[in-house]
Amino acid sequence: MKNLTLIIFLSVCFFFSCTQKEQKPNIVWIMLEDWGYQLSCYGEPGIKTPHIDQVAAEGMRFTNSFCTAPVCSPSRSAMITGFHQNYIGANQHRTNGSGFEREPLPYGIRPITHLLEDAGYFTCFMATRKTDLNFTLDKPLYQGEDWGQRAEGQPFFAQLTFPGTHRRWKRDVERPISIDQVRLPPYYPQTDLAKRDWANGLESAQIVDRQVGEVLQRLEDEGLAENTVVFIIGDNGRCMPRGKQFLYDGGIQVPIIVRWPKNIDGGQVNDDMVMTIDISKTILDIAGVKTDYDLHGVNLFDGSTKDREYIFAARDKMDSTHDAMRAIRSRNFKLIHNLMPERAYCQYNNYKERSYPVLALLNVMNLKGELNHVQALFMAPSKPEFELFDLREDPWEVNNVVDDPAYAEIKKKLLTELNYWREHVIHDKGVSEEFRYGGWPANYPTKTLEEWEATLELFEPWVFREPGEEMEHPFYPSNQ
Ligand SMILES: [Ca+2]
Repeated sequence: MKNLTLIIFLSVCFFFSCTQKEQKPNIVWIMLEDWGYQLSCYGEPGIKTPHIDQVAAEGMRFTNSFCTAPVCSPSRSAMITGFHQNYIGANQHRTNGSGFEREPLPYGIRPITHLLEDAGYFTCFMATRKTDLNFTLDKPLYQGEDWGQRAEGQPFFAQLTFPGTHRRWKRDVERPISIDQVRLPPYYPQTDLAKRDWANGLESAQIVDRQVGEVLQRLEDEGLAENTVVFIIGDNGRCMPRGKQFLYDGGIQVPIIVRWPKNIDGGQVNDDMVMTIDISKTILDIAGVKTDYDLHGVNLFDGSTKDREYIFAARDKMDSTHDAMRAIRSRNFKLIHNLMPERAYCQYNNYKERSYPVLALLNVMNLKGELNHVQALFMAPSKPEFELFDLREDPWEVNNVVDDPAYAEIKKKLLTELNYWREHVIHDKGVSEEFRYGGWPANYPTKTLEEWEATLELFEPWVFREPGEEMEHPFYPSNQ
C-alpha cells in the first residue's frame, strides 16, 4: 500500500514536471483603438513610442499588415473568429435596429476564446474593455477580467483594448509635439488646425504607449515575459477623414507587432501581405488548438503568408450611414469597388461630424472653393464605381488610374480576384435595394457653409488647447 502511494505520488510529480516543462505560452493581445502606422517604429515623424518600439525591437514588425474592415465591430468580429466579417454575417457596424439584429455565428464556428478555454487556457478581457461584436453568443466571450485570476500554472489569453487613441484625443503633458514636427498626408489642408489635430492624435498615442509599457513591465515583474507571446495591433485605421470607415490604407493599414522571446528572434521586419485575421489562426496554433474547419486567416509564422499576393477588405454600414465598398490590395496596387457610388464619401455620419475637426475644415474650404484637386477628391458628391491606385508611385492613393489603358490588364486581374473572393470566400450578399435607399439621409453637403463654419469655430479652441488645460469637448461634454 505504501509502495502504491509512493508510485502514485511519483507519477503525479512526473505529470506536473512534464506540464511544467511543456507549459503552453501565454498570449497577450493588445489593441490600440483606431490607429495605423503612426508609431515611431514605423517611422512616423514627431511621435515617440519607446515601449511599442521595444516590442518591435525584440520581436517581429509587419510592414504590409491590414485589418479586414475599417471600423471596430466588423474588424473585431472577424479577428475573434478568424473569418472575414461578411462570411460570418458580422459586416454591418453596430448591428442593431430594425433589420440589423445580431445573429449567432454560422453553425460550428466559435470565437477563439471559447476554443482556447476548451484547451485549458484562462481567458480574460482586462481593464480597458470593449468587445464590440456583431453576433450573439451562448456564453460570455471571456472567463475573467485579469490574468491574475487564473489557476496556478494555467496558461492565459488576455486581450486589452487601449481607447486613448480613439477620438477625444488627449494632450500629452509629458511630451508635447510641435506642429512643426508632423507630416500630414497631402489630402488634408496643410493648416495649423489640421496639423495640431494630427499632433494631438500622436500625443494620445504616446500616452497609450506608456500604458502598454505598464503591461510589459507587469509581465517582467511576474516572470512571465519569456513565455508570453505579445501582439500589438490597431483594430482599424486612424480616426480621420479618409481613414477609419474607408478602404484607403489610412483606414485598413494597421500595425502588427509580435514578440515571443522563446520562438522569434528580435529585430525582424516582415513584409508579407498579412491580415489581422491571421492573428486568430496563429494564436490557435500556438495554443495547440485544432479546429474541424479551416479559418480564413493563416499562421503568421509557418510560411503560409510567404506567397500570398493579396489582402482583402470590406466596408458596409457604419452606424446608420449606408455605404458598401470592397477592396483588393497587392504590394503594388489597390482596387476599390464602390458598390454605392451614388453616395458621397462624406455623406452624413453623426459620429464623424461631432468628432473630426478636419472634416469641418474640409467642408468649409470645399464650400469656399479653397481646396486643391487632391484635397477636393474626398469631398466629391459621388464616387467613381472603381478606384485603382498604383501604390509604387502613388502611396497616398490620390491618382485613380482605373481608366488609364496602361492599367487595363491590372484592373482586369484584380477585379477577377476580387469577384472570386466575394463569391467563393465571403459569399458576399452585396447591396439590397432596401439597403441602397436606407439609412440616414444621404443629401450632400450635409450642412450649409454657415453651419460648417460654426462647427469649425466650436472645434478650434478644443484642438488648440494647451497640454494640461481643462476643457469640455464641444460636442461630447464630460461623462457623455
Ligand atoms: Ca476601433
